[in-house]
Amino acid sequence: MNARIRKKQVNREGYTAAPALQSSSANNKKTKLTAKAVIITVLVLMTLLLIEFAFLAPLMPKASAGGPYILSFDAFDYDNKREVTILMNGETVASLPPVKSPQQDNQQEWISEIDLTDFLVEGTNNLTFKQEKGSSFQGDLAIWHVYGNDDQKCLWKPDRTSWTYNFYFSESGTNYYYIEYQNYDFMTIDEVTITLNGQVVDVQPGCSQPYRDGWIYANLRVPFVVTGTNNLTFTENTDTAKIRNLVVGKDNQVLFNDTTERSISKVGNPSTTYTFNVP
Ligand SMILES: [Ca+2]
Ligand SMILES: [Ca+2]
Repeated sequence: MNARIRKKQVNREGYTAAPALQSSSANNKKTKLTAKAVIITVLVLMTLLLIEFAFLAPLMPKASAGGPYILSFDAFDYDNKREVTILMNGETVASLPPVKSPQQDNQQEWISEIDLTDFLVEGTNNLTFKQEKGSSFQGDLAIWHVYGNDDQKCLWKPDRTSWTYNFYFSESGTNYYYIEYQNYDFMTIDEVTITLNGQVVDVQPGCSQPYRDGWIYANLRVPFVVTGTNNLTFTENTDTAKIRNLVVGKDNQVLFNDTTERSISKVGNPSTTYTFNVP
């Protein structure tokens, strides 16, 4: 920037000097005016730069290894103006839909423009959907290469007003743990609580699934993994369910695998625990 201003000044002086007919006082006056103009220009440019750093820089996406990190999900019945607030680690990232949308009554739409890059922190993060009015649900939620949860989560006022997803994030793009399993008869809302080392990873299903039939494949990226012994527990809250073909992996490499079919029943045998070791 300075180089450009200096060059302009030289050009202007070069041009005025060429006729060589002006008096020295006229030349001095012109030089003073030029210097004044340069000082004013520099001050204006510096002010503009300061404004840009103060207000515009925080809005620009952070340069990250794998970013930007965009949240996408299926939004169902997002029809009231700003009926759902989305918070990332406690900070509001979106309020949807921005306008009253009667055309979305009982309709599903794919939302994929929410940039979470500036809100993610290294380690455990939480993403909350808060129902401000009416009802809605979201499903097939994903943050590309960071988190995925295909379970539907129903929300309504006044009984079930928010849902929080806990997940792990690392800017290095490594150390992601996941679980995969097949479930049977996960039908009643909040029927099975999944915990890892005592902390809740998910509660499934997040909406009643009365017509669900057969074995359903599920896959979750999980936080809360520690070096050494880990306990992954499925607890039945309603009636009965089954789990089989459970896999724990890290960065797409299998660490643990148990194909056995396990049954859980609220009465008698409410939970089953998978113990695995992380070196
Ligand atoms: Ca709604
Ligand atoms: Ca059941």
